[in-house]
Amino acid sequence: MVEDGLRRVIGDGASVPDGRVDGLADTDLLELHRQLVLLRTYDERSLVYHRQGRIGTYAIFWNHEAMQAGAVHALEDEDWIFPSYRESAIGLLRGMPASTILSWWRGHPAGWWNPADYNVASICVPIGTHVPHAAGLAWGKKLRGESACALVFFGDGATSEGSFHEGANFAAVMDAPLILFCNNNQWAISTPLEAQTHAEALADKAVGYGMPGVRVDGGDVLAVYEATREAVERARAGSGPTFIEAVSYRAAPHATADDPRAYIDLDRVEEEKRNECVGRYEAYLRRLGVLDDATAEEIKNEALETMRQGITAAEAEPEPDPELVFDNAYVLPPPNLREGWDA
Ligand SMILES: Cc1ncc(C[n+]2csc(CCOP(=O)(O)OP(=O)(O)O)c2C)c(N)n1
Ligand SMILES: [Mg+2]
Repeated sequence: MVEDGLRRVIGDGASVPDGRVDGLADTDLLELHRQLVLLRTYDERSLVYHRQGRIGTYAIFWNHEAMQAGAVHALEDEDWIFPSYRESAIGLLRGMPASTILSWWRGHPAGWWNPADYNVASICVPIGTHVPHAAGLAWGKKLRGESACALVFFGDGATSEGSFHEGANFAAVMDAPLILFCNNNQWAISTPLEAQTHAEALADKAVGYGMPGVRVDGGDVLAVYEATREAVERARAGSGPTFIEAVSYRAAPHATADDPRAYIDLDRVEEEKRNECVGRYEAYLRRLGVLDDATAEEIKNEALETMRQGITAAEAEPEPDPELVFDNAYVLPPPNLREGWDA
């Protein structure tokens, strides 16, 4: 189901015509497809690896790929990305090996990357606590006179958190070059959007912070790209932050530990699956004549090979030292911890 009043570029192949985004050549369009397929393949393989006991609990992002690839495509490599667990594989789009992210989900230290190597912050599991971090980093870039900006991903549920408010307000007051990117998948685990907020739209919250709020179809990778590109331009021009609400619908369980049949509208899920974002974009490219069977096959195989190599490399990592769990947890470890350890 496609909600009304959302910004959209991709048509439906019937009554709604396809649009084009200025400045995107066919090679850019194909690159976007490659990124979508890489993310989709990462996600689908991860679910299998979880079922096989090869990674731990995993936050599925099936049908969130357009929001992730579209937003990141509008950034330069110097710009920082602050992911939540829902965007765990976003580093792939910055050249991070799949094995690193798979190691993260295996609870292995090989999954701890240095954020400065990719300008990708650590995956944030506490809801919304990374919004002030992103605001601070963006403000720092401005203070140093650098052109880079930051983009922070969070969910609809995060907009009810104090840290979202603090980060958004701070970024606006400081005119920080920040893009607040809300993946509104309409669920916070089993809490539906209507129990989350009485606001008509999450983007309306932006008014209270004195920043623009825009709503896009989160399943339309080109609409997401275009809206993010405009927000990045504003940020670089010194005009401050933008709030982007990308509207979608969670068509998969919250995570591998969740069974949404207890609460979700299953008909709506089926409808969303039929209109999922990777297939929508693929159909668009085929209508444009930019993608053919052979290229589609090659892109898919390349992604599958990346995943095969990734899981092999992650599983080849030596067993970690269990003491590492405590190494960076305490400046002064409690004496009883040490006693328990030695015993
Ligand atoms: C501060 C905090 N409170 C509660 C949780 C438990 N929790 C994990 S995911 C989640 C739902 C978040 O929903 P949303 O922000 O919409 O993001 P989505 O998972 O839909 O991408 C909650 C409440 C948490 N991780 N952190
Ligand atoms: Mg949500």
